[in-house]
Amino acid sequence: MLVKKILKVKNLKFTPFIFLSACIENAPLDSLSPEGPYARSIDELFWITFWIAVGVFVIVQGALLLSVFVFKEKPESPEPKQIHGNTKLEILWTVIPVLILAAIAVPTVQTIFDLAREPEDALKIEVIGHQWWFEYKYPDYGITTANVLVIPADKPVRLEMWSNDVLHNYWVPKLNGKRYLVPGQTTYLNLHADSPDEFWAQCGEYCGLSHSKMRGRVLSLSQKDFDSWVENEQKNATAFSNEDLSLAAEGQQVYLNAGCTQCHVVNGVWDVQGDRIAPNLTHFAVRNVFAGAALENNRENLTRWLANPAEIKPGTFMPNLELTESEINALIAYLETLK
Ligand code: HEC
Ligand SMILES: [Cu+2]
Repeated sequence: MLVKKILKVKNLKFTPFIFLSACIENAPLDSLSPEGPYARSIDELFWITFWIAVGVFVIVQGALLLSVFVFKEKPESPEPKQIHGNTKLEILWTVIPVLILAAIAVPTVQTIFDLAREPEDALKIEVIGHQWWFEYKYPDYGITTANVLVIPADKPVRLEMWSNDVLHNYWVPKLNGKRYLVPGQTTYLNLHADSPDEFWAQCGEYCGLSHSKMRGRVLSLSQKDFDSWVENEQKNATAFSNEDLSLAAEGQQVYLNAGCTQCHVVNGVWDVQGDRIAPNLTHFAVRNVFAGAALENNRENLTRWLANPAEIKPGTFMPNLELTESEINALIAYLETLK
């Protein structure tokens, strides 16, 4: 009855459907379907807390409804006994919540320490936040890449993270909780994926205009595939000679002359020391997404990106270089060779 009445109120007509939005399956950023030990321990803690809260809710609401319906005033009821204060009861309803909170605190503190501990033999990877993409460096292997974090499956990795500009926040819901990326300060996060798979990441801190498009992917590979990925990433790109007349060679010329080298690096083609402010493109074609994982890596999206980056990511530091259609085609042919 009451529910029907509420639903009849005009604007609340579709209210029940709101609750269905939580039922979506295979959502890549779902934090309730862990796929590694770190995320699983958070999930377990969540469910312990959730069921205790459900218990408290049922008992408190039950007692409330009971007193509303059983003790409601009837015409023949005498005036109820008037009381003020009850020391025993007050102690009881202070002590019970204290015990409940203490019971929740034990696994909570334990999980916090477990998550923070540096795992033994973990692969170290540096994560650097930029507006609006994530850069990854593997100091042991001398690799610099972006957007797609490649890790070995069923092994812990230790991320050492900071930001190049403003606050960012690294979040791979299926593998662990969130952790801040702070300018001038190193923070740590462990990741561990059960098996080879692809996971989604998202910047979890509002960091400017294109924050919502600051995403990422984590690709966990079998040890064998990971080793061959490492071997490939360590190779330089092969430079096209000036005599080469292919479209890709023409694209390399555009790349070298249009100003791309001010910000980007392609190892072996334009050797410069030091960091650049943009994603390293040496193995660009190996990555399935680009521009902070906002776009799938394909010709159509690259054409849009090179023609006007800010149309896709407002505020981006990659300028519109007024490239002609033939320059864009040549550049794409070149980028496709960067494997
Ligand atoms: C002033 C610096 C600057 C210049 C010049 C520049 N870029 Fe960029 N580029 C960036 C930045 C910054 C990003 C990352 C943008 C983001 O994801 O938010 C980027 C992203 C890209 C990406 C996507 C890379 C990835 O893995 O996400 C490609 C491809 C690219 N640029 C190609 C080029 C080409 C080709 C040129 C020359 C025609 C060029 N850029 C010139 C700054 C620059
Ligand atoms: Cu961010």
